[in-house]
Amino acid sequence: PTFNLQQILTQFSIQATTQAASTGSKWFGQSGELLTSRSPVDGQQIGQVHSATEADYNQLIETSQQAFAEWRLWPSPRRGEVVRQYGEALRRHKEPLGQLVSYEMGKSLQEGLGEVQEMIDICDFAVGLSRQLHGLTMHSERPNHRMYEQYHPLGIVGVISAFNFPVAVWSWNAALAWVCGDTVLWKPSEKTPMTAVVCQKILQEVFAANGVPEGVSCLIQGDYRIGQLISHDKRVPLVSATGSTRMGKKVGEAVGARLGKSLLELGGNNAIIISQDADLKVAIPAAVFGAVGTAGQRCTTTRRLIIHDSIYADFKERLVNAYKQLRIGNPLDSNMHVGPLIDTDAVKAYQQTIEKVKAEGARTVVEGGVLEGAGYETGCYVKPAIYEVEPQYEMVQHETFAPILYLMKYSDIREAIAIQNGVPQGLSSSIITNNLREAELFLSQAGSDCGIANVNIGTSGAEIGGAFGGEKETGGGRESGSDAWKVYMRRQTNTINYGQDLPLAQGIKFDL
Ligand code: UN1
Repeated sequence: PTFNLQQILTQFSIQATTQAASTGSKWFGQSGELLTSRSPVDGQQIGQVHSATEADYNQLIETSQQAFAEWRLWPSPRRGEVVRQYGEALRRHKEPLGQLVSYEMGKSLQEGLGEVQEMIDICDFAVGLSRQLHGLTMHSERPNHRMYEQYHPLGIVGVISAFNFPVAVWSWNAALAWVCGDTVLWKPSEKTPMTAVVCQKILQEVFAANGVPEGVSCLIQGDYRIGQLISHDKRVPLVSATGSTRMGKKVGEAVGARLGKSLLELGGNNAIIISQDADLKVAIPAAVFGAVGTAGQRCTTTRRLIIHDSIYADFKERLVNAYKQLRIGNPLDSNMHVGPLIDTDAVKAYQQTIEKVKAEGARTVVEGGVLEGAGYETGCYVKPAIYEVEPQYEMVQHETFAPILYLMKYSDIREAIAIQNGVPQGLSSSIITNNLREAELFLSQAGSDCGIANVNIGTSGAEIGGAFGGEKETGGGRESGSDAWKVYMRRQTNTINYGQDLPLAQGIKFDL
């Protein structure tokens, strides 16, 4: 189906100017300054939203607090049923929402649809989870005593999401938080406000049909100032933030200062080790998709390749040939592999990084540059670039959200692992090898220090079933699958005495 912006906006009854805040069916806030969403694809204006004022924010929080008092009493499987219906609604709207993600953010349509698929997948996961929010039982040291733990709903969960996954990352948080009995206050990136509006509109129908209290899903538009309000607010017991390490440190400090909980999912500097025992039919597409997918704007993007010196020259040649096949252009055109960067600021950061890394001594393998001419009028389309570098270069230690790939050589697997670990970030990592010993070493406690470590696949494209997140400057948070749900709840340990007397723990005697 062809892309028709007007038709999508009409379908979801999106006005040219949208209010700053929504508690579900109610939308309000039209005194704050206007944010304009402009597509990096062709520069067209998609729509405008008001930024929320502090008064709008407080109104949201109050409604959400009231909603929580009620929502937490719903049986969790009933909350799961609502999330199941949201997943169904997303299935029905996958195509237009995927197209809008692609158009507002600039990722390829395949990846836009893939992002909506992640939303659907996490809904399915959350439905099952809604019957499994289980704690442990333990045996008491005292006679006629029983001990167990329970997980109870936490309250309002603040979700600060980034432009690069404008809808999926919110869904990972929201779907889990809802079945856990929490309400969600979402501040999307000010670069992608319209896809957020559409998500809330789709949700609103499902919530209304199920009598979900107003305020279980709140949307608030604005820039970092809204993020500050959320981070400092005691009424928000958990803040889940995705974005740069710089942003995450600010959020983490503010939330930490009030001893709130934070879930941080920050920068990555992900590497693939290409062993002399790598299957190159796997290694080349893994490296290329990892480096140029989403135009290098995933937190899981492959930024570094650490290649065994015996295959280095051959691998480099194949990589250069693969890069020659890449088609850069309108991401809604299925013939294109790579779309634009999010905006011209991102283009500047890309250019500066290339300049700086060259000044540090990098050798060009595939030259970068900003594309001009027909189809590239927004100035946001750049060439995926490759440079040969030394691991310690400052730019190589740094995450630049753009398709810039660094090549490095190694001769010993331990050296490769040390290079892989030798950056401040710790999100994702991979090794491509058919050598069992290398693979196991890479996954061992002496191996990769990242939150995600893969064998014979790339660094990006994680499935929702695993816990997603990373170590070091990536922030330590885990979202999505496995037991990541636990952070959205408060744990309570219960000891029950069903006997006639009161024996004290630790054998303490206290006779009256
Ligand atoms: C992100 O870039 O913030 O693993 C999330 C991946 C996707 C999610 C990326 N499932 O690449």
